[in-house]
Amino acid sequence: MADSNEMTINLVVLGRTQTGKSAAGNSLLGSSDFASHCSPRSVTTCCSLGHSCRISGIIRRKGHEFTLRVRVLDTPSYPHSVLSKEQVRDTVRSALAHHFGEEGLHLALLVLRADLPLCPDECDHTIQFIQELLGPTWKDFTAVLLTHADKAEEAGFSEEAYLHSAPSTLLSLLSSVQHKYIFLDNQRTIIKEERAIVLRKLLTFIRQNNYKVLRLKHSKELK
Ligand SMILES: Nc1nc2c(ncn2[C@@H]2O[C@H](COP(=O)(O)OP(=O)(O)O)[C@@H](O)[C@H]2O)c(=O)[nH]1
Ligand SMILES: [Mg+2]
Repeated sequence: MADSNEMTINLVVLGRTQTGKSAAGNSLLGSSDFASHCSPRSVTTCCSLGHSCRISGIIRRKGHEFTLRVRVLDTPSYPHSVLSKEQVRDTVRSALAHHFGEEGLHLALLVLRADLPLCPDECDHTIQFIQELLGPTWKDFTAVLLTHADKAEEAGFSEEAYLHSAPSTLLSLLSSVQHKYIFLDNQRTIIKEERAIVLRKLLTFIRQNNYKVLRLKHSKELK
């Protein structure tokens, strides 16, 4: 917390290529800082940090209005069309230590597409990657962002119907992160009210975690 009436939350987006990580980062920041577009190759090849401006009307603590600042680290995908797993992991790890080493990470957002099924192999690889990156307490610090919620809705799925039809792979992942998930339509979150709803949900997860943060160290400090 920078001063008594301001709170900063530190987030990182992780996941496969073309899931909407960069778009989700932009949605949360209310900006277009991160390059996000359709491409046959992974668009993002290095980490970059984006900052929101001061946001009011989202959070009150101890009877006082707080302004919120959001920081999002956009990351290259894993799997990546060019980079190896080790390259992505080392790049993300050192960016986390560099940007959030002091203040700590509030939440890693695992970005999955709501309009595509989550298959067991893909899920296992992703969880292993997050575990290697965040360590044994990864479940406390991970929430799932289900992007392309607009497509699921177009196909006739309400959130409830979607979860009812979801494969056990997704359901057990959601259960392992204590049901910290948010459906996200990146095209709609440009609307201020939609973005406020998403930010309030993230703050609820952070509060449920007692505002704990994960402090990540540079690889050489781990040795
Ligand atoms: N319809 C829809 N398209 C999305 C959504 N999120 C991302 N996209 C599109 O998906 C493509 C890939 O997004 P991008 O953010 O570059 O994915 P990344 O590789 O995971 O960073 C872009 O064309 C986005 O406009 C969403 O919620 N709904
Ligand atoms: Mg990207």
